[in-house]
Amino acid sequence: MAKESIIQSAFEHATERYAALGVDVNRALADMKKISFSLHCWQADDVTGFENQGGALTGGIQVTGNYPGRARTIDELRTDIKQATSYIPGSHRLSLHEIYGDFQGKIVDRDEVEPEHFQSWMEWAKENDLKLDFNSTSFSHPKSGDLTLANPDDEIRNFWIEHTKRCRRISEEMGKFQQDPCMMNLWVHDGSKEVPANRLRYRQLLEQSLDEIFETKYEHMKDCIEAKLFGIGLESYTVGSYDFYLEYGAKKGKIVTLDTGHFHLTKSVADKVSSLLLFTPEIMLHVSRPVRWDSDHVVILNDDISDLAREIIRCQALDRVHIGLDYFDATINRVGAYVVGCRATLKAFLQALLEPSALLQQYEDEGKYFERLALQEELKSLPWGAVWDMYCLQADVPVGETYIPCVQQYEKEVTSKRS
Ligand code: RNT
Ligand code: ZN
Repeated sequence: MAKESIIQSAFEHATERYAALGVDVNRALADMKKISFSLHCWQADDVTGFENQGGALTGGIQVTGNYPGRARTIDELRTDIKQATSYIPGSHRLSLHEIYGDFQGKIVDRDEVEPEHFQSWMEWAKENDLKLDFNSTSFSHPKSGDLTLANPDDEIRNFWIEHTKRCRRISEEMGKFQQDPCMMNLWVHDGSKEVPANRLRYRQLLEQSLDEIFETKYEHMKDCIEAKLFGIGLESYTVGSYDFYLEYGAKKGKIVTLDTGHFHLTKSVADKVSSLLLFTPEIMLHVSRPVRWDSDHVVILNDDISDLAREIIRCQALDRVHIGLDYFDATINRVGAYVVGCRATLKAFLQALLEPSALLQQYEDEGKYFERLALQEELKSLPWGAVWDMYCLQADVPVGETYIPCVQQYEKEVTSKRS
């Protein structure tokens, strides 16, 4: 590791450079401490869960790779999450899917799940200073098929309505227990491989299902609805498209989840933030990285994530935007994948917080567009890395690449021993 004195002097130099542009580095560091991610539990075990071990992943999503060391039990998953968070600065949350319940070896169908199945999670989270978020699970189940909440078959549709209602109740209990609202994300894969005979019919059904699901008002949980472009095997039609959920959310006051992999690749997800902030209560993010398609690659510090973070900071919306992660890569060390993605996302926010917004705004107001462009370019090479190092040092997590051997060590001692 670079010596503390080197980190310190680089930080002092950076502080001066930023101060010359009117940026208070220490304020940016203080703001960084307010950023909390909701880590997705499903990166640790390739979206398998603890319900029916070994069951196939369905619902149009896919994990590639078979790197050794997948978490196979609740204990393994908890240990991995703890390990990952020890390399990520700040205090964060954990997002659970319903299939990750503590079912104690019993078969608990999706329409039977109860808050008690998450009691041990709530206690564990409390002990480990993590808050929980939640997700209903419509995929990887015999009744999943191509249609769940939009299924014309009442029996199947009601099964999923019951499931989702129960998930809201579980979220409410989690929120109450942790004295902090639990964000519940609702994503269903409903769609069709070929163009359906009638698109409206399924959307009407989905709207009806949602209305029924949301009938009960809760105080300790918040509903988020996640749209998608398409799923594998469901390419021609997605019932819960962005149009559908955006309008549902705007009309009924629900939070829209923006998954960065769920749009055409040239669409700017960052551009959506300011519009959503005007017309919906809050925003939930699923930070992911699409490569050619919704491939859920590990997040890296690229323009997409930088733009997104910048928009949130420029809108001063940190208190209205919930930052969840959603990627799954089984080709590399899974704990390492958490750390890479979270640290990359944090770096994007730090860069955004170090932006000389007043000066950029001034140039714009004065019509000085060359100056605005030039400054935006120069910002890219300012010494933000020195501030990042200081942030890690203050947060007592490994600085720079020094977390790599730590992850290797954990692999050697723990994950590589899982067969
Ligand atoms: C799928 C959605 C959804 C899932 C998780 C597992 O495309 O992004 O959020 O990734 O629920
Ligand atoms: Zn998602």
